[in-house]
Amino acid sequence: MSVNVRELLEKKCCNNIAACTDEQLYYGLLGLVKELAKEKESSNGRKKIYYISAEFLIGKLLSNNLINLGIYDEVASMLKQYGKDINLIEQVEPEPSLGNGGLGRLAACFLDSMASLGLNGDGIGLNYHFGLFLQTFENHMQKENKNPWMEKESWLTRTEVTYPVQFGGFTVQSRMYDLDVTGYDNRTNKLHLFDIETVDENLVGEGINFNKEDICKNLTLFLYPDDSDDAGRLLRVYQQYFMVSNAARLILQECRAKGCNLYDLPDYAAIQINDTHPSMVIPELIRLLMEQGIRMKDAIDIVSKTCAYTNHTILAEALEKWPVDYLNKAVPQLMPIIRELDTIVKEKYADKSVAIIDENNRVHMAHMDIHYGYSVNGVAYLHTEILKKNELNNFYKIYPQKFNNKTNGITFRRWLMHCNKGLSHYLDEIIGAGWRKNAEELEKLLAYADDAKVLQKLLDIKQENKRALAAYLKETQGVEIDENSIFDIQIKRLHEYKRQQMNALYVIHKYLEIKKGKKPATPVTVIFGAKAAPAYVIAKDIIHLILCLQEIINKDPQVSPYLKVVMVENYNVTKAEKLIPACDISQQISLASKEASGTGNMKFMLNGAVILGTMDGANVEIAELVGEENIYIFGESSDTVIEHYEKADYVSKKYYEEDEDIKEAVDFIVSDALLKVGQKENLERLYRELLNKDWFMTLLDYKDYAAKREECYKDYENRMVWAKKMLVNTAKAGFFSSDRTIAEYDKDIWKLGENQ
Ligand code: 26Q
Repeated sequence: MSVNVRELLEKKCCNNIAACTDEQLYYGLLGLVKELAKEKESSNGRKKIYYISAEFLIGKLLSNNLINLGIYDEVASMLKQYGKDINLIEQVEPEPSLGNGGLGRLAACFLDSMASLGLNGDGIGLNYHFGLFLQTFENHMQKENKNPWMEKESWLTRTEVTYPVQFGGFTVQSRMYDLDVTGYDNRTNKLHLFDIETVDENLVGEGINFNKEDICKNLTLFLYPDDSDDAGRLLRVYQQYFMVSNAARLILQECRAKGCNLYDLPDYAAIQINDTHPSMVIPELIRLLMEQGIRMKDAIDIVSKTCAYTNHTILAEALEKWPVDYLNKAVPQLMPIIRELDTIVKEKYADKSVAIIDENNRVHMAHMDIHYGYSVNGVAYLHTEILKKNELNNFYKIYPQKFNNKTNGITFRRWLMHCNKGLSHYLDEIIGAGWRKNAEELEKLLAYADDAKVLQKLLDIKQENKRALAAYLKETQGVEIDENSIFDIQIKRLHEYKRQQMNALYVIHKYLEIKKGKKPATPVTVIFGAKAAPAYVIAKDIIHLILCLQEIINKDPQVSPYLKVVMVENYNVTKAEKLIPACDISQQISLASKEASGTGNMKFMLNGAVILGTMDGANVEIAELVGEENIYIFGESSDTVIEHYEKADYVSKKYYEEDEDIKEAVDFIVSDALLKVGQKENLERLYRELLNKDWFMTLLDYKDYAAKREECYKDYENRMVWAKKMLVNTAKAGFFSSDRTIAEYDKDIWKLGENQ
């Protein structure tokens, strides 16, 4: 290490490290990191990739940056000499609240990998003051609160870049704030976050309520503001346009500064559109190019060679379709362009399903991306196949060459080196440190698959992580769990297709069995973590059910020594970092065909958890890699599920009526025991939903799920056999490094190296 971190830190905070508070040290380290990161900034390379995303779920940055700058161990041990604990210093840092789930975390992993691979690539998004929301539990219900995270002194750096952004009838002034994205032993890139100068945090009243119509003050307050009314939906359009208009101007400005004449824009910029939230960048860029005197036809051609689209979902309700009226009101300057883009499509293709503006006067954002982007990618093999064969088949027939798969990945810096230091150091010991740069080297671990000493050590490391999690949950939530129990974990956004309700039904079943005297060999701790969208009624009912179960089960002295339920409050990246390394069984139980990829599954696998899951998303590729002894697969296939939807022949009540266990578990939702702690309205609504609709086919897979889960618990008893499964999971995780994913994006889509 060439820098003397002690001297630098002393200069930054105070001359006496031992006398500093953890706060002072945190801010000192922040300054130090910013300075070191700056030295690694480079703007070389003609072409740059701009990754535009509504979310960047970046997590805390201190440790991550120290690791990537290669000084984590040195700083930690230096601090230790002064009696300081880097883990406590890290606690001072607030977690940025700039994302919601997988899509946002993926964007963060991608930025890390771009910088780590030395690619010239920046992220562009919005600077939400109160983020998604901070979840608390009150009366066994989710309550949403604002989540302030910005501090006076922070990772954000205010820049002098500002643009006037025009909306229908008024203009707002933007300002760009920058975050450093340090690469692992490599360059520093940037995450550019745009804000409005006139934002007013005082607009927010009780909970997350605010005046949705006061755009000049509210535009960057929240990520995904409640869109259950017109004002909320319009606000999203304003946000999206604000994001892309700033992005488009920044991109054109940077390209021009490098000598681009705008006709050769595709040689200077690739723009990745992360789901449809940034789709308006297409008409906005066309508009800006036309302002520069470029003819529309040429502008369309230039933009079509610059923009690429990633699809993250096949759920129809998540595919954005904005009413023309909204766009006319919020961004009237885009409508003539969108109309022209639509006309060109309609002239070429009679097929109504590929139109941009449909018969109900709604603009299909994904359709615009596919027609006017040069690449369309799904995020796991199965997902891309379903897009090609089903959801986007009519587009695939027109543009087969545009479709490609990029199976998601995760950064091993955060999801192993940072969150699981015990395992990381042990890996260094037995297979060398090469895996830190080249994830595929984890396969070297396979040579130890039958080595009892290694297997025992893996169990010991897991045990230590479980102990740490138990202590953390005790401290943060006051719950006590048995560190010797099986940690069975489902953490992800709450959505019916992810089927937390199916997990809850099993918990009910287990509870009733234990009540009847059938005790598990090893106690089980079932852990959930999930936020539900504020307006998603059934999702909130499912949280209510889980919280009620937690109350009943944990307080039942007959049952709680054998079964506990914990719903982690305000699940976020920081908590994921503690939960994942401590997990034994990872629940990845979405209805087959519905989870585009999943990335939590990869994080668990890497950290030696075994998956209990369906053949969905990236689980399919994980199963292929680890083999059937090292993953627990259950449930109907995606083909069968798709067929059920096509024939509309799934009737949940049939499963309820024909199976005693299912009936007993579902009935328990509205039993006296539950109604005593829970709310009748919520529980009955959920009960009726499962019985009369169950759109995501919980009851279809329930029996198979329960049986597999039992098998899992049984196998867990043989610790050595189980440890081998853990080992194989870690060893085979190399493929899921986001470095591999990003290298593929570059090779197939961005081609940064080709014409530098
Ligand atoms: C759309 C319309 C209206 C309102 C909101 C939205 C909306 C908001 C957020 C649609 C989608 C999202 C987020 C999606 C997401 O996180 N998708 C996940 O992306 C991961 C990364 O590719 C995948 O691993 C997950 O499978 C996928 O669910």
